[in-house]
Amino acid sequence: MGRLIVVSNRVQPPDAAGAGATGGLAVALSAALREYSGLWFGWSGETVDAFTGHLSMRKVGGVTLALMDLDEHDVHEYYNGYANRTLWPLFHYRTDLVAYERSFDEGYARVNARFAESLLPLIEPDDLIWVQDYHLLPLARALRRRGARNPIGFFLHIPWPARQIFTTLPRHAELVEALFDYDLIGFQTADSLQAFADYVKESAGGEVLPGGIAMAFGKRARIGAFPIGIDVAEITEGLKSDRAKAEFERVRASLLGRKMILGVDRLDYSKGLEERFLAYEQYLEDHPEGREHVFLLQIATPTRDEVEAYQDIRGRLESLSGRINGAYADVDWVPVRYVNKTYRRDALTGIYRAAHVALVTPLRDGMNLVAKEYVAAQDPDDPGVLVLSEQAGAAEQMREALIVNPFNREAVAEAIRRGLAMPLAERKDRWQALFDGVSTDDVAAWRDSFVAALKNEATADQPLRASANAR
Ligand code: ADQ
Repeated sequence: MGRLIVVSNRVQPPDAAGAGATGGLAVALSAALREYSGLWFGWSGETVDAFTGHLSMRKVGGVTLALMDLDEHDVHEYYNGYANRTLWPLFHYRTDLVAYERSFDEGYARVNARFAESLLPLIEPDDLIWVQDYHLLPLARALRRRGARNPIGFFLHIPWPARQIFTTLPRHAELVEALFDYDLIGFQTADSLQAFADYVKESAGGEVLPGGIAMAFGKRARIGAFPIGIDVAEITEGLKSDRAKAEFERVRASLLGRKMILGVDRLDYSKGLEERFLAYEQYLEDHPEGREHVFLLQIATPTRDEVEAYQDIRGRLESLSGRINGAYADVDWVPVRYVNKTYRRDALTGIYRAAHVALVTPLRDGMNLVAKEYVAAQDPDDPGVLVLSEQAGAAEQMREALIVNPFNREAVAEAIRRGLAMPLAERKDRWQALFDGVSTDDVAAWRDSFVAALKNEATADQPLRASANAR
């Protein structure tokens, strides 16, 4: 086999010191590629006046990075537009926030074509190509139109929505038809896989054969669920660092005998931060005996600042945390510590370990790696408790967490109470089962199972693919 070529919107490996990338995809891909001497292709994150197609190449470890700059129109229409104002809210069931503009559509197609044109000269005949996420749904089509015959796989990091939601998107069929130029389409969960199969059967008039062969639009593709995991060793090694130890001590010293509830998220409306604050407020209201013995540390890193919905949520969270603190704080106690900083990954492990309860309560989430990182960072002799939303993909795997409906304020408040009071023996039992799962289904297992399935497609179905490509 040739190389593994990974394509994602942003190419953003953490630097050697562990700083840099936040966001599940960047963190996961850096870990996934570490053992492959492959190529990682995508946007540099830089904006130029006019697109040139120039690639800057550099090597980090065994991985060659190929980066291109985008122009301002591209960033406006493709990244801030179709990707983050149309697809992101739609795929997270926020149809109220979906903006659909014709120029976004055109920008999305244009940038996917630019990706294809710039990538094509780098592809060798026996390379495997693995495209990541919702920014690049039509990339295989753009590559095939330019003659690429390689096996191409696609992995969607966010949920695939129910058919009734997805079909509100103008020209939805075109988008799915383009997906059928991939040989393999991977989802995070059985739930997303089912929703896609449902669309194929009910809206596209196609069929899904046992074993996951989907057929529609006169084409075929294999579909499957490949739940993403984390690099457990990165977390356990990180815990041994001076920085993690210092961060752990700093947080623990600030507790003054209190227990800490922790949230760590990108500042995004899908993460359920407002609902989480309200549930914590409910807990304080219902449990006067708990007040002053607990606090919530919410770390929320601002992202996608140029999109209005993100400015709105930021403002609302500031006023909500202010309101809770105004109502309950005392001279020596602040119930909510709300922090907008980005932490180094090693420092974050120390913070995870210092928390007694983690609140991971997204309203909808492809997987959620924070849930897994929190479990990996716990002290086996005195582990914390994970409260996890049933709407996170991770809930399909992490059944021993306290699973909650994030929209049910009373239920989340009760899970906070239960987590804070949980006896050591139960905490250990639950944690052990969670840790075993996180260790087995790690990021290497995710990568290996996807790559193996793609290779399998490459060898098993050459004639079928060749005929599909010829269409
Ligand atoms: P995200 O929506 O970014 O990922 P998540 O899976 O939780 O969500 O990953 C966030 C990552 O960023 C974690 O690795 C976390 O450690 C890091 N991070 C967050 N805040 C940070 C901070 N303040 N400082 C430092 N690091 C921080 C998307 C999908 C998810 C899916 C992933 C991977 O939305 O559903 O799990 O991709 O597929």
